[in-house]
Amino acid sequence: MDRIDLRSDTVTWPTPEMRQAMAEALVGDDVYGEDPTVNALQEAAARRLGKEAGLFVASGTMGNLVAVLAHCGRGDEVILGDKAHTFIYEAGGMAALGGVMPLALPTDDIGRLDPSTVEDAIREDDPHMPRSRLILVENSYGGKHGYPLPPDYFAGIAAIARRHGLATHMDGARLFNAAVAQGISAADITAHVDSVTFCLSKGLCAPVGSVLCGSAAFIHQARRARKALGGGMRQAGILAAAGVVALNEMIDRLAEDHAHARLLAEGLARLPGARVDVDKVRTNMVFFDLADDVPLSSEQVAGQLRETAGVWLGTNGPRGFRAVTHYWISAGDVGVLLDGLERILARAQEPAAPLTA
Ligand code: TLP
Repeated sequence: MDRIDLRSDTVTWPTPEMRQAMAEALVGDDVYGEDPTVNALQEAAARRLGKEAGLFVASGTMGNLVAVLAHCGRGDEVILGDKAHTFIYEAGGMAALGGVMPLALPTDDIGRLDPSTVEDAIREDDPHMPRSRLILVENSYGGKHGYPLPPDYFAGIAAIARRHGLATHMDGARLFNAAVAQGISAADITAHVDSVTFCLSKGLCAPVGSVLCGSAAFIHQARRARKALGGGMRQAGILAAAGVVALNEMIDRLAEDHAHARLLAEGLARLPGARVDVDKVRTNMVFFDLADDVPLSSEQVAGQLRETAGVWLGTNGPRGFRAVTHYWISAGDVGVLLDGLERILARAQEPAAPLTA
């Protein structure tokens, strides 16, 4: 890439192998189900996640919305975390386009819903009320350090859902980060949910796309919702070809990104001007804040870092940052970030020179 960019893993460029595969991809009309590369990607994804079928969609946002539309009808309610990406960052799509109500519940410091709060939130069958229909979970949990949540948590949530006749959907935008961080397979995590979306275009480096997986009947329904949203693409094999490379070659190496995130967090912990909870850094995200005595905002620090070190960071409120490691970030780049930040913070914290007459 042409810069050191840690704002997100969405900024990743495709690898040379992906560009090659895209150039050579066999294609067909995917709305007719005739694109061999899309079909290969969908089958490979479903197999990896232990589901019957998959559906290639344009983005994570589209995958989650298609899932909600396939699981729910108008006036139905979805239970999810109040920091969930689908709740905050997906343009209110479920309400705007599906007539579906989100019911956002608090999560703990690593993004877990409290099972008894979830169970209490499920509505009785009463015509006054919306019908509780879906519990939507996320893994890794982007709003809480990108923490990788374990299968037994999802087993507990799914058991509640089943008891009350609800379905479960996982926003697994970074599912493979969550799996690699825990040394388990993605299928171990997704075994407990009815449907799951994962993104090809984040840490896995593909330029475009996500895959929604679930039962064959669910995907049949989802295909209709995708079409209604304008997501029926034609010779999409050009895009799916990069996704096939992503699944074959880019999953195991995510451990490197996690090691780089850890390296960054440990370096930040040594800077007097930064505050970071190193123990929470388990995948490729590092959330950190400025110490109270730093007389600069996060925007100012990020701006100085861009100008003086050529490093791009995401800000998270007036005092906070998010740094996301990925394929195009090396250990050396982490060093450039730490050195640049140390210089900016040290300068900002220097005692002011005494005024001379
Ligand atoms: N997240 C982006 C931004 O939208 C915040 C990022 O930079 O992290 N689920 C999760 C957990 C996500 O983090 C994202 C993207 C999505 C879904 C949506 O994926 P896309 O961008 O493909 O629609």
